[in-house]
Amino acid sequence: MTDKPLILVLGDQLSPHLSSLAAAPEAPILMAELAEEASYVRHHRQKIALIFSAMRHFAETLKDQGRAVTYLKYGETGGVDSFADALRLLIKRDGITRLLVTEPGEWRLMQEMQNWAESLAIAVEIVPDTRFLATHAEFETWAEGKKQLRMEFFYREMRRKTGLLMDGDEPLGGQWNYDADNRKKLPKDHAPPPRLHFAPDAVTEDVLALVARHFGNHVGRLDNFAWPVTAAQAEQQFAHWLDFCLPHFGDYQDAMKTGEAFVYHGLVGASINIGLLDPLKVCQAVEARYHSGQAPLNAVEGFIRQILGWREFIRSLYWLKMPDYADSNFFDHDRALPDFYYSGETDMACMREAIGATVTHAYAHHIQRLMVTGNFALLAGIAPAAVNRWYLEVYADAFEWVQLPNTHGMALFADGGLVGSKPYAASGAYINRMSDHCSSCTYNVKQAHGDTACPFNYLYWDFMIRHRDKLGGNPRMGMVYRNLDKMDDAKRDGVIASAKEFLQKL
Ligand code: DLZ
Repeated sequence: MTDKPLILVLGDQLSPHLSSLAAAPEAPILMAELAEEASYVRHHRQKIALIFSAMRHFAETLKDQGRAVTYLKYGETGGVDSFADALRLLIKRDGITRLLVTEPGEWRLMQEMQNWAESLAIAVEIVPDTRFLATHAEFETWAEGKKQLRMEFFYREMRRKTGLLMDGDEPLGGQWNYDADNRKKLPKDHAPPPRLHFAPDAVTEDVLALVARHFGNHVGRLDNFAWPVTAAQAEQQFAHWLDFCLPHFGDYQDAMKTGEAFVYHGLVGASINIGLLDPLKVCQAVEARYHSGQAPLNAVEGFIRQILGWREFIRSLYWLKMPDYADSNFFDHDRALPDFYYSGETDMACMREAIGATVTHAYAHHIQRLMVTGNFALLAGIAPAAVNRWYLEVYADAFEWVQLPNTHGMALFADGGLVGSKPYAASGAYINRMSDHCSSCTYNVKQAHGDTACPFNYLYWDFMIRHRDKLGGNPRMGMVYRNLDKMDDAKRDGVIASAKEFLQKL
């Protein structure tokens, strides 16, 4: 039988040096906009538009390079809703005998792919995704025998491996991690610089109309779509950030400000995760700004830690621990997700701001995700599966490999401490320290309980009381429980009563 190969390129594999494309430079390519991928969760409408538009642009780039691409637009080929449907069509049309695909980012799709050889009766070769800097085998070797897996130590391995921010065998500047220098609040009149926006071109306009037509029941505004949809645009946005934002990124990495959705953040997560930017090149460009004296070490290290440390660690952990990982529920939380996670309609100013940005931009920065919406879900006892689904839906950069460990592990501590050594639980005082939200909030951040008290305050203590059996023995929680023991009975009773009333209304 003649060998008839086909390369399947997924919507988050839009990279010219993708391993599958490099493995068979002459092979034809299939790309498809699919109902199943767009709807297995109700992705934010901007996320669907971003992926479809970036896919269409990438297909044109491949064609310009002389590659044969079959591109199936959404809804234009009857009976094609899934990757398997699309493949069946090409197998029948072109007599395909062999499929080449770079490993997917999600467990559910890997399971499907592993069945294709049998269900589609063709040879299926799944090749490693070399856009990541750590291989699965490297991580498994590193993790073997360790009681706890901590990002910090893995990050140091990755620094050594890549040579990024190294001075021989030592970390540049003498310290591995400058997290303590990443926690300034934004000064009152300080306005971060405006960001580059990309007005939709004709391709994006078509996609926006399509998304508006077909995904009316998904969350998100479309009228302000401004994401980069090509590698060139993503590089332009990144270069602008290097010039205008990187120098302040370190200081204000954890800061929140009303009306400032992006502060000094890179906005590169979505571009890197769908393949428009290369993570190593991005880190190298940031490091170069330190060596040329254009950016301080706390900014440069803070950024590189997110990409080289967190991103790689989280992805490796996902593949090491799936599928059981998603089923853990350390606190047995089972409350439904409140409707305001989709509307932003709540009197809590910080939640309104974080959810508002999410609906408007398919984006919120990491402190909003971790310490506002994630923290609230943890304290209120929302079921992890519902919270995980929400994060996977609403963020343009969210694919399960990155979303799940960040939400389930880091924000919700639902894995019982695989990702973090203690829950990222915080009262209103933290939000007040890092933002200007509390001064314009209906609730009083200084009040511990009662109708006008900040809900984060009583929910925080109620959470600690409810879960003492699970958290009391954690050495990193010692101070919290010592403070709880010093609390007088009236305050303790007030906290419990306010939490009960609030949660009942939720
Ligand atoms: C997220 C997404 C969406 C919304 N749509 C498509 C699509 O129509 N076609 C496609 O190839 N990929 C899409 N994706 C990305 C995939 O869901 C992604 O490749 C897997 O979740 C693995 O990370």
